[in-house]
Amino acid sequence: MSETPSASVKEQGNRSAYDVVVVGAGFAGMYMLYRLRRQGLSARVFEQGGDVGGTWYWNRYPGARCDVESMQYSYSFSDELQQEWNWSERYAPQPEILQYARHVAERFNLRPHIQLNTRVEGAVFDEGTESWRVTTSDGKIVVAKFVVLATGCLSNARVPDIRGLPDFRGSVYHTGHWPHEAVDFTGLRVGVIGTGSSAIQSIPVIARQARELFVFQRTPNFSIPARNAELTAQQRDAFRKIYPEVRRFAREQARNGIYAEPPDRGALDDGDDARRAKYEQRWANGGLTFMLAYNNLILDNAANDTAADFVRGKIAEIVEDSETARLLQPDNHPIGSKRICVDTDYYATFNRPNVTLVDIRADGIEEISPCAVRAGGKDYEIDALVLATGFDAMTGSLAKIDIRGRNGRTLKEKWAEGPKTYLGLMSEGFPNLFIITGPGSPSVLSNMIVSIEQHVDWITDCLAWMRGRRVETIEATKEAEEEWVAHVNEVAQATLYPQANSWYMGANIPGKPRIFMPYIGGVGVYRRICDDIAAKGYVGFAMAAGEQSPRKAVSS
Ligand code: N01
Repeated sequence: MSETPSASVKEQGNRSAYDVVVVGAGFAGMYMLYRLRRQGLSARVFEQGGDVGGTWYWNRYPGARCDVESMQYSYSFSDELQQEWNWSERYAPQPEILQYARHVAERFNLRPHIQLNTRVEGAVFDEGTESWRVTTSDGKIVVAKFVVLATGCLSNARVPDIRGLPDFRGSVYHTGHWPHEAVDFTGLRVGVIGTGSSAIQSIPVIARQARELFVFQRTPNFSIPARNAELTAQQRDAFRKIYPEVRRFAREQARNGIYAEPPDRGALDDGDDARRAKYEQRWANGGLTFMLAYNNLILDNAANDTAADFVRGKIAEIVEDSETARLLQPDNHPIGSKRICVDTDYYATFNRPNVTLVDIRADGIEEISPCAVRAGGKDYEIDALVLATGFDAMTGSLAKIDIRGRNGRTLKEKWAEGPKTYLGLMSEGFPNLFIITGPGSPSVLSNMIVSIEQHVDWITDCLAWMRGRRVETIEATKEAEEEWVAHVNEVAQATLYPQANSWYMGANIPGKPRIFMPYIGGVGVYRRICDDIAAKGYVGFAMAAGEQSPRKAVSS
């Protein structure tokens, strides 16, 4: 690494050189940039979108909001920032989160180092110079000692391969790639395909606009009411006072990076009445922490059944038509084994006379004609179609970049049978290439900002450590990676998660290997593992010192 890093930005024709190239200007890329600049490193961030914000730039569908509470779904690295920013609601709507991302970019003077509307198309490791050659969509080549992939876990929107879809004459929207202009469904007949989180947030809003709404459901999902509300100044102030403890708990103690009352017993330790009272209380409080009612809901089928039955009962209470209620009740996976949804009026929306639930579980969608969706032998005529069909999660965005490590091997080839990483941070054979919230880390099972900050801090410390010892390259060893992959898998197998065909398992993408991708050990445990590895001199990583030296370990 250069001695005077900031001086290492070099321009030569269509080439430039930086210490670090960061891919993506969402919450991960922005915080990474902030830390790199504070270390005096030269960095360039490339972002394919027209602004910062990542997932909050693309996911603009009606009703989009974060289902982690605003006061917690926010950066903790700057106390001034968390004290001065006023979240307006318990769960911030997408435009406000985007505004926050823009505010951060400006407040910390990040914009001069971010190049928008530019895709990173390839990154090739040059073994001669031990640096990365990054190619971008504007035809430039950028050389960097390090590359940090901050591409997001849910950023590669997936359009399903449904017969006739290209011939549909009306407008087609994907929730994960929503237009930037206002979309108005007033007076239209609308079809929504999918019933995951994005659909569950958008359906109640679309139903209030559309003349008719058809919801095509292949798998019902469990959803908990958000109980969203405006935040008062007093509520914000009260929360700000306890921020040190909130942030500490989220980082060190919580499994999912969220400050909440932790469970103290298993579901079967309570009798029927006490259990019911506890679920009622969690249901009334609303939100993702419903699953924290007991400590074994995701470990034990019998315990899980009690929570799943409770939610199925609620659906039956809310939905007036008994057949619709039955179809909305999930029955093929444990509650929480697919990402639990958080909604405002989702189930009640099916009581509206203009909303029809179409069960496509048996045969899926047969085809889409120019004016209709055909399912169960029937044509549902529509003017607009919303695909709430999810993402090629965790690996999809990385696979779109032509990443080549040692010996020209591509990351895509290496991960053909499933992603392999050490700690979700690096993959063997790809030196100086870091992934933020990569597969094999808690990432999507946590409050993403907590996991992002942890990874960025770890990477920043690692770079400083290397610089202090004149270490040029770092990469995961094969043995450490194999052990970590086995550990991630073993921890997952001890839970109920693998029982669901979820995107966590890659099950939503035809042909994608079925491997549980995130690390379930919990963010506190995971942080301690990462810190311990660093404190012991980065065990499991091979380091090479000196210019273009053969790889030799400089630490254990
Ligand atoms: O996507 P999903 P999402 N024919 O994959 C269906 C995060 N998020 O965008 O289950 C018919 O969950 C598919 O059916 P099935 C959150 O982590 C966060 O909703 O495969 N249907 C499913 O119902 C979330 O988990 C927020 O049978 C088809 C749906 O489409 C993740 O993003 C908000 C189909 C896809 O659901 C993804 O959520 C929103 C086909 N060919 C999202 N293909 C926050 O608030 C797919 N489906 C933070």
